[in-house]
This record gives sequence, structure tokens and C-alpha cells, in this order.
Amino acid sequence: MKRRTTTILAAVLAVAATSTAALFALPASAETAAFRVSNSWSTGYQGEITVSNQSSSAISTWKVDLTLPAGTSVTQAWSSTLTSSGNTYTFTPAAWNGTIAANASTTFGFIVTGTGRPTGCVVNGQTCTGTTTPTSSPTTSPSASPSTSTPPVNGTPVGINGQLKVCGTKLCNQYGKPIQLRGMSTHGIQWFPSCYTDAALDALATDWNSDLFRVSMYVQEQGYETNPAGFTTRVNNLVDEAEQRGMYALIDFHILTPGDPMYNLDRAKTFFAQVSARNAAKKNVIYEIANEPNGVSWATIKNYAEQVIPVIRANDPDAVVVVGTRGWSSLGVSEGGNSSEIVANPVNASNVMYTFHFYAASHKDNYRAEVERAAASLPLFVTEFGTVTYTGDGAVDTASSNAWLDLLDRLQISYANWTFSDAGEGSAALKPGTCAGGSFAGTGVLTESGLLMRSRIRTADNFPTT
Ligand code: IDC
Repeated sequence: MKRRTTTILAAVLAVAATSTAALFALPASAETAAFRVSNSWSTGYQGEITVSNQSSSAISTWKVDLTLPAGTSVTQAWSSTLTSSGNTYTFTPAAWNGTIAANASTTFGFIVTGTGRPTGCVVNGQTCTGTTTPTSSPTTSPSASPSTSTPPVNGTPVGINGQLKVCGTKLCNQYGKPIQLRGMSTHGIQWFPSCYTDAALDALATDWNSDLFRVSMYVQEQGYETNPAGFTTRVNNLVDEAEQRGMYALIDFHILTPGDPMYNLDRAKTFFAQVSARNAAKKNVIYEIANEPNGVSWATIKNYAEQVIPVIRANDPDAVVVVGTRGWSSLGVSEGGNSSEIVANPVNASNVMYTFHFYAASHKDNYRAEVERAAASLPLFVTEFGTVTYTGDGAVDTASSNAWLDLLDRLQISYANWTFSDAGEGSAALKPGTCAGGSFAGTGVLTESGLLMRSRIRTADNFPTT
């Protein structure tokens, strides 16, 4: 039932620096809607509106009408339902966010083509009041414009292979030939900033001959949720660093706890809208949309994927997207299932792969058998694995690690090892204190896991061009 409010609803518009913002005055204790530009580029921008219920009882629905000047239009929205009439764009709730509890809020986002800022705002049918004044409020935009692409360096993994594409069950290069990418994952980028410097990336690219650099952006645990703009910028910078060295960058939306990806759906849509718009021109970006779903059904993961993938595709239609699987990306095995549930009900999108993770000291023959079986039907990508136990710590299991890596090589399954960091745990490739020291090349800085991984990764690649 639609509850008519008697309070005056209004919106605050705060836009990027050098723009003009319309400031709508708010009565005290009203439901409000706040608009902000969260990213902008030469031909458009991304907007976000937060509808807040500042009253003492729940509201059961909401509706926001934005008017844009001629030549500017909303081309995509998420976490809301978009309709339009002329220059007016109407946003109503998505299936899950119509009800807003007392003192709670919901945020939806949209992409605008054209640079005109809103000229009008109506919330639940009432005209926003206020004046338009120039402002120089600080921008929260993670980047001013979509990044242009750095030409791939000749002879590097990106220089040779170019834009990747899923072909059958394989990852293929620009020549349509199957390839395997071998590389390293960061630890949580919120924890080890000094491990991802220019010197570190140089060592990965030229000493390790790494094809791939996974950028692990935790969402919780002091990650993205604490500073979306800051983490988005950090990820984009690392994408550039990888590109400059001819390495692929795997953008990992590192959900872990809670294991239900739906908990982070809105954040995922916002984050992937931004990174895909900004990096669309690049050939080196692969999107990993959910690190390790756990405690949820495959149907839930698939539903999440089918909401996030269109957000990416709208900006970056040809990029490969990797989808997490049930049971901490074990293809379901760690929760008593297997890959048959995916084969029977695959994600309804093309150019996608499925994640498999393992920790060699914990996951052995039965997991290897399932990977071999699944690889016959599904494109798999080992976006994370460790040479130790699933805790990320303990001794390297050399025999199991080599059995795994031999299997992945044979099946041409790409992989990233956890972690290129100096965390004091067995899975870290670098000895504690290495990152502060600032030198990363050679074997002197490596742990037992690092020595094993560098020796496996730096061997010659097989990247066919004909
Ligand atoms: C671990 C880190 C550890 C950190 C912990 C919690 O190694 O330092 O305290 O996360 O954030 C995964 C996860 C990955 C884990 C890793 C090892 O994707 O985040 O990292 N692991 O436990 N899945 C299986 C193992």
C-alpha cells in the first residue's frame, strides 16, 4: 500500500567541482533524497540518489522524478526501476528496496549520457524546493574521465594476446587460440599498500614473468564499504600499473564474510558500474564479481551474477567476467555439492567463466577429480589458490601444489596465487619486511611458497598467434 506522506520531501544536489549544484532546502525531520555525481567523464556521468526516511515510521514505497536538460538522458539504472517520459526519468523501487524503515535509507544508481545536470527533482510527488547556487563542493569522483588505453607493450602478455574471450571451455586470445594466464594475487589491498609499488609490479612483470595480477579488493574487513571512492581509485590505479607492464588485471570483488553475495549487491553494482565505465577501453581487464560465496545456493549466486553482469556489459561489452561458485568457490564441493548444478543451470550470459579455488594442503584428490570433470563442460578460472592450508597459513604442501599446477597446466586453466605480499603467513610469497624494504626482485626476498610459485610462473608462456 502506498503511504502518502504529509512531510515535504526534498533533495540535495551536490555535484562535482566546477559544476553548478542545485541546493534544495529541507524541512527538519523529513524523508529526503540526496543526489550526487559519483563519477564523471567527458561524455557522461554516474549519479547516485539516496532516499532516506528520517521519520519515525517505515515507508512502504518511494518514487523519484529527475528532469534532465535536452541532450542528456539516463541510459541505465540499478537498484531501482527506471521509466521515462520526455525529459523526466522516474525511479521506483527494485523488488527488494521499497520499504524503508524509520531512520534508514536506500541508494540507487544510474548512468547519464550527456553532461547536463538535473534541472528538477520530485520525490514522492512533491516538488523539491530550494535555489540553484554555484558551489565548489569537493568531488567524490574516483576519476575524472574514462581512462584511455595505454598501447600494449610489444611482447608482453597483453601485447601478444590482446582482448581475451571465452571460447568453448577455454580462455582464448585475440587470435581465438586457447591460452593459460599464470600470475599472482595481492593480499587485501587495504592491508598491504607498500607491497604494490612500482618496484613490486616491475618485479612481477619482468622477474616473475607474471601474466596476471589479481587485485583483491575486500568489501568488508575495512575494505570497500568503508571508502568506496578511495578503493575504486586504488583498484583503477593498479589496473593502470598492470596495463603499463603488459599484464592482465583481474578485478576481484572480494566478498568473503558474509558469504551471501546479495548482501553486497548494491555495492557490487555501484563498484562495477564505475570500474567498467572507467576501464572499458582497456584490453587487460577481467572482472571477478564474487570472490567466495558461501552458505548460499547456486541459484542465489546465479541471480546475483545476472544482476551484476549487465551493469558491466553496458559499459564494457567484450570483457570476460568470472563468476564465483558455491562453497567458497569450490564448485560446490566444500558444501557437499558439485559442478553439475552449474552445468544444469548456467549463468544466462556469454563470455563468462566460473571460479574454482583450492588450498593445496587442504584440498586434494577429490577436488582435483571434480575440476577435471567440470573442465570438460565449464570454462574454469582459478582466480585464487594457496600452496598451504585453507587458513592461508601453515607449511607449503609441495607435492599437492605441484599436482595441482600440473593439472591446471594440462587443462590450460588460468590461475592466480594467494598472495604476493609479505604477510606473516605461509601463503605469502614474500618474507616479512620485504615490502617496507622496497626491493622485490630475485629469490632472496621469497618464502618457500614464493620460491615455488616464481619457479612455476616464470617459465615460457605458450601464446599462439596463428
Ligand atoms: C585470508 C588471509 C588472512 C586474513 C583472512 C581474513 O590470508 O591474512 O586474515 O583472509 O580476511 C580464502 C579467501 C582469502 C583468505 C584465504 C586464506 O579468499 O580472503 O585470506 N582463503 O584463508 N579462501 C580460502 C582461503
